[in-house]
Amino acid sequence: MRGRDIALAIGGAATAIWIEGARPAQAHAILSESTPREAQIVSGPDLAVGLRFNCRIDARRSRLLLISPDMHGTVLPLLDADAADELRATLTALRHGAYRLHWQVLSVDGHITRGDVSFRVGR
Ligand SMILES: [Cu+2]
Repeated sequence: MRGRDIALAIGGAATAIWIEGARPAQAHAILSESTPREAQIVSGPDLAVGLRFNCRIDARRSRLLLISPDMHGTVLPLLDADAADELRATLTALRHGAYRLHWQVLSVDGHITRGDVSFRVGR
């Protein structure tokens, strides 16, 4: 359990950093499509992630967090996106199990929104 406790603590710290700086949000940047899709079963170990929104976003002030099957949270480095309305990242060394992508996005009108995409890495 000790290793898991540490993982949870790190995940908690990442979540705390995440929430800090957030302001009350209205639904401004809304996720319009994602790879993977919600509840999709994908094959690992590597996966290209793409989240597209309904409006332009400030990618430098947006964050993407991966929560692994053991509840460890990792802030993902973002790739340069092809468009101003998307976030992209590459996941590597995925194991089998249930994952969650947590996104927090600053839209160009200054409003922060957030949400989740759950997916599973299967055989
Ligand atoms: Cu807004």
